[in-house]
Amino acid sequence: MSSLPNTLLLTLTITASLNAAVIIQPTNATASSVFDGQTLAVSSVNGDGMFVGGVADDSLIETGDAISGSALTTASREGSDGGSTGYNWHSVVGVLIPTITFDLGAAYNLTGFHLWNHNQNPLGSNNLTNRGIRNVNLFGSPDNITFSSLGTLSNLTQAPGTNAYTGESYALAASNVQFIRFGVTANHGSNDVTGISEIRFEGLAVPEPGSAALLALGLASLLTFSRKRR
Ligand SMILES: [Ca+2]
Repeated sequence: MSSLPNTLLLTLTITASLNAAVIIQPTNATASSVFDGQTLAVSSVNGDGMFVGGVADDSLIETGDAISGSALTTASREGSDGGSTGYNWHSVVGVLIPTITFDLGAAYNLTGFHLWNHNQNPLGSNNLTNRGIRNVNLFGSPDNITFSSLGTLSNLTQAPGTNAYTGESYALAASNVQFIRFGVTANHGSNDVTGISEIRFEGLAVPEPGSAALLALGLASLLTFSRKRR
């Protein structure tokens, strides 16, 4: 009598863990326009420029991290007070509506993303956070070839230009996508360039065919066991 509830509990626990949304750190990014080698698209996904307590730490907020807790409250300081670079991606001068495509590294069912908008604000310069993205057309793809529209987001928050910027979360529903494309349609007013500091996605891994089959087999076995007990 007792084995069935235990088996059921185990199955439910496994199912719950498979369904826990996680942070997804893209494995790569490419853009239609890149200013130079210190503003590459990958600077928006590799952790460069992420600071915790004033200390650089690019190992934070990686794929698999829980969404709750400290992961999303990490301070991000982008740009520089003294000349260091490479913290953000931005376009070449004059290209104000570039496109950037993120490779999630595997298929996911997305629920949202977390964006640290362009937070560059060097000492001695005008505030450059107006380079941040404001309106975007969103697209998703399983193969980086065929993209489907995921809708439009408007009025994304402009970064504050401070060293303790924790970014903002946005909802984004997409099924079985590995590639997400942001087609920027407006920045926050810069006539210079457009870019972002860092981004992470949030969602559920799409089960591999093998593990999905195993889960189905397990459920079928449980069902058979349940029927035999009657
Ligand atoms: Ca960055």
